[in-house]
Amino acid sequence: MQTVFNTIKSIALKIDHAIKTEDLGYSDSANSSGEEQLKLDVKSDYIIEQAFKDISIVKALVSEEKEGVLLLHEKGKYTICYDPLDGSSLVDVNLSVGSIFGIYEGELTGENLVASAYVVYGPRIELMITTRHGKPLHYRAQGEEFNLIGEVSLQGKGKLNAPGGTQQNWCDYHKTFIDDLFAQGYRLRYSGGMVPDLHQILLKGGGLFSYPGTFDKPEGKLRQLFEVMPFALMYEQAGGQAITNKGSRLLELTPKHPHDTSPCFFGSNFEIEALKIAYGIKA
Ligand code: P6P
Repeated sequence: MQTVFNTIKSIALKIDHAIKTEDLGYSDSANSSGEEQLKLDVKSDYIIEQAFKDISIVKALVSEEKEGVLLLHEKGKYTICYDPLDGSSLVDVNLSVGSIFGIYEGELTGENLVASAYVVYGPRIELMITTRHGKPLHYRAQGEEFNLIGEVSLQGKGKLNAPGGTQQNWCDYHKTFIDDLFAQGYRLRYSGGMVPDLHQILLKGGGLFSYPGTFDKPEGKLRQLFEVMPFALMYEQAGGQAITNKGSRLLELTPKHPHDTSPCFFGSNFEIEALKIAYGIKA
C-alpha cells in the first residue's frame, strides 16, 4: 500500500505543475458523464495512468474521466478509482481543486474500500491519506517532499456548513434544515470544489457538507466510487459520519455502474444526527 501512497505523492507534484504551467482551455472531448473536458482533465488523467501503469500491485484503474475499467496487472491486488482533477472548472478563477483516490481490494463496493487519499492543489499542495485503521494523516508538500503534519480528528460538533446543489431544487425539509443551521450561527463555507470544501471542514474541526438528492438530480451529483466513498472513509476514520439521504452509511453502497452517484452527507456527529431527525430517519 505504501507504494500506492508514494505514487500518489509523485502524481500530486506533476499535476500541480501542470495546473501552474499548462493551457486552461477545453479539449474537444467529453467525459463519460457527458461533461466537457478541460485539457487539464485529460492531462491529469494521463499523469495518473502513466504513474500507476508499472506498479504491479495495481490490478486496474477506473477514472471519472473515462468509461470502463483499465486492466493493468492480472495478479494485482488493488483497483484504484480516481477523479483526476475534481472541480477543474475552478482553476480558471484560481480556486483550489483536487484529486481523489479510492483504493479497493476485490469488487468495487464500499466495504472493499481499503484506503483513500486526496490531494488539494491550493496555495500549497496538501495530501490526506487514510486506511481502515487509525486517523487520517495530513501531509504538506515542501519542495518535492511531503511532510507529515499530523492526524486529523473531527470534533463532535462543528461550525461550518457547506450546502451543495442548486437551492431552488432542494426539497422543503432539506432547505429548512440548512437554513436552521445558519440560524444557529453556522458559517457558510462552499467553493464548489468538493476537495477543498471537505478538507476545510476536516481541518477546522467539523460541521456539515451536504450534496442532497435534488429535483433535477434525485440521485445527487457526486460519484460513489471516485468521490463519495473515498471521502466517506476519511470522515468515518476522523470520528465523524458519512450517510445517504436514507441514513445508511455511504461505505455500504454497492454501485451498479462505475459512474453511479448518491446523495451524500459528511460531517461531525452532532450535525449528522440533526440531519437524520430533519429527514425523518430518526425521532
Ligand atoms: P454544485 C465539481 O464540479 C463537483 O463535482 C464537486 O467538486 C463539487 O462539490 C460539486 O460538483 C459542486 O456542485 O452543483 O454545488 O455546483
